[in-house]
Amino acid sequence: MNPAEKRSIDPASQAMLTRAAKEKVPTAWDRLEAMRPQCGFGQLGLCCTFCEMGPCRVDPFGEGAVVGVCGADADTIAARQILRKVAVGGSAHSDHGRTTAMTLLQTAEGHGDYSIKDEKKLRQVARYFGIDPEGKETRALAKAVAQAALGQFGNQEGELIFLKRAPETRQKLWRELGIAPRGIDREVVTALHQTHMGVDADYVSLMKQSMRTALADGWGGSMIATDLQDILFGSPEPLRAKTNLAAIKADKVNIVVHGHEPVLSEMIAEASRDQELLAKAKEAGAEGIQISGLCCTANEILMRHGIPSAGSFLHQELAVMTGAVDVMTVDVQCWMPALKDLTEHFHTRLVTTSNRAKQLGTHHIEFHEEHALETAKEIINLAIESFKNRQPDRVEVPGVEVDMIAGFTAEYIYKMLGGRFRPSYRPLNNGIMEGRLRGVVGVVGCENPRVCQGYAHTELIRELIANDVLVVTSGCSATAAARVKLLQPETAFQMAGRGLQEICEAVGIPPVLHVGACVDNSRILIACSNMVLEGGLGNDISDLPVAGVAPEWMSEKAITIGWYAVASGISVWFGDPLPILGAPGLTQFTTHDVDKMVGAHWSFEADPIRCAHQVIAHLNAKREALKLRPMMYETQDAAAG
Ligand code: SF4
Ligand code: MSK
Repeated sequence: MNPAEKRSIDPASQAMLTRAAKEKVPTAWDRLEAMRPQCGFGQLGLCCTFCEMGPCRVDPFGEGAVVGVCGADADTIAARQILRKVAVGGSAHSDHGRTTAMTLLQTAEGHGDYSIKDEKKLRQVARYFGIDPEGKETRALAKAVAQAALGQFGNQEGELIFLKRAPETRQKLWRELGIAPRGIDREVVTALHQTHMGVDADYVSLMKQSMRTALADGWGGSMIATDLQDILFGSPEPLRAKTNLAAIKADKVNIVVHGHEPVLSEMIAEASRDQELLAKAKEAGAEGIQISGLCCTANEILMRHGIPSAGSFLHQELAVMTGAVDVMTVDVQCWMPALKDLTEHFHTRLVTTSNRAKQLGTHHIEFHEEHALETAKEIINLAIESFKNRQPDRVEVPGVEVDMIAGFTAEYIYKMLGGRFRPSYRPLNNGIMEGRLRGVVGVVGCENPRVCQGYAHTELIRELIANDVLVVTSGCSATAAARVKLLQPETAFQMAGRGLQEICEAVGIPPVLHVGACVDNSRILIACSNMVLEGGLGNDISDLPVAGVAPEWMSEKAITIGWYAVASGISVWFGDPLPILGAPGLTQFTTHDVDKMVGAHWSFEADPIRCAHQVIAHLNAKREALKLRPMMYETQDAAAG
């Protein structure tokens, strides 16, 4: 097998990996090889650097030190690490939410270049915040909503307002367990305090704070980001778009936007239509200005404007390897510092744009919401200048773009299933109750060079849909699914089980629904709540035949998402295990005992087909507990012989 084929299932990635090897340019995969063997203590969660009596490491075989200098044992050390990771991941999403709230506030006050694109959603979100929208003028209402959203970060007592969007049984459980988050920032600070040397040494207590902090992200920071972005930039509705490295056009000025926060990329997309800039690009010899995205910034602009996605997390270096990227902008999260050296092999200008995410020696154009359009134009001008330095003989854009459908929201599902006049989740619940659909599974999360890129995501999804499981997907998983055509309606006829096929045919949807970026996993929480509220599938999210899977995860945000899913009653499967396996008590709690508390737990399974069948068994068990009918076609097929 060609070494590139072991690294990625994507032919475009393989072509660029082969090129990188030929030109002796290292990529994440090479750096991973150079890093092996990776530290076993770290992988098992047994290394602590939290004070200067350490670093300490605990021997997993019980032959060396079994506690750190302070006496912290394996469970305490590993649990503290997990809580810190949850706090970091939640902070990333929530700071994104805060940026969106600040942008909404400025817009409401009449500053900057943004406008309110979805007034209906503004009125709906106002109601969630307990603000009566009746008779209020748009800007005044937007200001009240932005202030209420910002208030959620500094809230000291009580609980986050959006928790009310969960089923009542779940809200009650959170209160009883003492894990209903108070304020977003408060939970993060408490988490960090709790993990300081000499504070909490009880892994159950540390995990309870992990759930509380994670819930502050899922039902707080991430949900605020999603809702307020919909208000500012428009709620997505399904649209056709394209993906893969071929989104980078050899004959155009290429700007690749990478990261997570769409505030700048929205403006770059708008500025790219500016006639003056287009004329300048033509003058420089280009056919036009092409914007494409990477990672979650890509998902944000893809689902709202149909702007193509050049790829997911591991495509960032491979995009530069095309030699056709004139500017790559990065905002926050998931961009690799390796891009700096890599872009120096080409004419590509790497531009950092956030005051929270810089790199020494990298061109920095700081983005501020109040001068958004000006900054966007400055970046496009830089790209046009950079295009002039492009070396045509170094340009090699591989592959073809793949068609996809993206932009399914929790609100759109009402319309899609129930029609414009009777919007409802009833057909979805009925599909599950009748045994056409086995359940719904969220397949989400990153890519990781430890796994052949896209292999686990796509094998898992294929197995699930073949077994009548409707899949919702976000982040890099969604892009991986799109690359192998899983986000096309025709896929239902080729790969889905008969029951799922019928639903897809009746509604006209693919069997795999792209719901957006990582923060949009909050849409999955809302969809689960809506399923409970619709009735017939139990009283709580933990009763539903649903699950979450992150088969190729790598980021701390994924751990936070996993914990808010579990705390909300959704069991999760991760490919690589959490770094806890050296801590027996914590492992037992995470994979089993937590289920008695919140009705959901963690599992780890790297093999995607085995993982799919574990998930299917879990859905079947939930169906049985609800006393639902057996799966329709399985019964018919069995009867037929
Ligand atoms: Fe070692 Fe305890 Fe300090 Fe951690 S907190 S480094 S286990 S002494
Ligand atoms: S971008 S967090 S690699 S999904 Fe959201 Fe992808 Fe994971 Fe980043």
